[in-house]
Amino acid sequence: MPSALVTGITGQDGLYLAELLLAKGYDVHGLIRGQNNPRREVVQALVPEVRLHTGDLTDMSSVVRAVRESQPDEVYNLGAISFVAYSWQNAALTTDVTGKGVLTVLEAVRLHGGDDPSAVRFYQASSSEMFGKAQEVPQRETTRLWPRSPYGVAKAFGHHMTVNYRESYGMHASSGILFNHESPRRGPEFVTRKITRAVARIHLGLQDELVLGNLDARRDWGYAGDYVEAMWLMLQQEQPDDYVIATGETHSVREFVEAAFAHVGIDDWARYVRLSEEFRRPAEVHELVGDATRARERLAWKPQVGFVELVSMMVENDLKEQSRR
Ligand code: NDP
Ligand code: GDR
Repeated sequence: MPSALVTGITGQDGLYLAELLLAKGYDVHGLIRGQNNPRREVVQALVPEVRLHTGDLTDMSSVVRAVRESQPDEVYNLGAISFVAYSWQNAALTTDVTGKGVLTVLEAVRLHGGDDPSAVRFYQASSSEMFGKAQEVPQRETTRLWPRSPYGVAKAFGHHMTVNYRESYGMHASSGILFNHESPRRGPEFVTRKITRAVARIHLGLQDELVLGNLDARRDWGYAGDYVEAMWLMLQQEQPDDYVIATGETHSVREFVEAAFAHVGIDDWARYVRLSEEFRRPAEVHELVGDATRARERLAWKPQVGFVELVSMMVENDLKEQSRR
């Protein structure tokens, strides 16, 4: 039975990836931080077979211990401070966790491999946020990085380190440059879930308005369940590499809002939406849209869930969740 260690197991992607790996017959281990992490219960309810190891990406010895205890064939580094807006307020912490944390896991994996540097396969959760002030449209694996947030800078460090460890030590280290992907498990601070939750609450009479920072921002939004499949596929290749994972389609925040309200039969959505400076960012990324040709050709990967289906799935989930309250 192959064994996999997943950091960021309590997050959106960690949960979907754990389900996928369990279905494929893996022995799945997860790194979980904190003395009393409230997300432990979520992991235990959804994927009770996962074995949890306490640790933190800023604590090298805990990561080394988790690797030793799980004896992994594959390590997926999904742990990060992942909220871009927060990264301006906590730039140093974001750098430690989202950036230097990657080096910590790479080192733990390299040391564990001993004489065989590719004994353990490694996946790094890189991000389209690294493209920032996008130098070409659409973005592909070779597009120059120009991050626009402390988060993006930290991810660029992790990405370069992954490439560097592959080239320096011959490690089987791959970097998935994933564009935004969403689901009913998305954290409520991200714009998509913030919208679908508010739309459900407005429909149920529990909330009056939805306050957003910017309706014109555009993103290439896919479904998280599709994207974790790509992570796994990358580690099944003979050769490690970098892969852009995206739908190739962009939509504005306005279009997302419109589709979410339409799902509950509200056409005059503008009367519920207010804009506030509070949710605007010091710097925005340019039009991000990914070219996933390499993934399509080499991994035979393509997204299954389209934009409207994704929005509907998230609103439906929030209607159920909010009705139970
Ligand atoms: P989430 O924010 O849902 O999950 C982040 C995970 O990181 C949580 O499990 C969190 O654990 C963990 N974590 C945070 N700090 C630490 C730390 N110091 N030590 C160990 N673990 C820590 O993110 P997603 O699931 O959406 O994303 C997964 C990865 O993919 C992230 O690295 C993200 O940056 C990246 N990514 C995501 C994209 C997306 O659109 N979703 C797109 C591109 C990249 P805790 O419960 O303790 O907070
Ligand atoms: P992003 O996702 O920054 O792309 O990072 P987020 O959903 O936070 O923002 C998307 C866009 O929406 C605009 N926006 C708002 N965003 C939030 N959160 N709240 C608002 O009220 C609001 N109003 C407008 C933002 O300005 C932005 O343009 C996500 C994360 O998952 C990262 O970890 C990941 O690397 C990238 O996607 C790819």
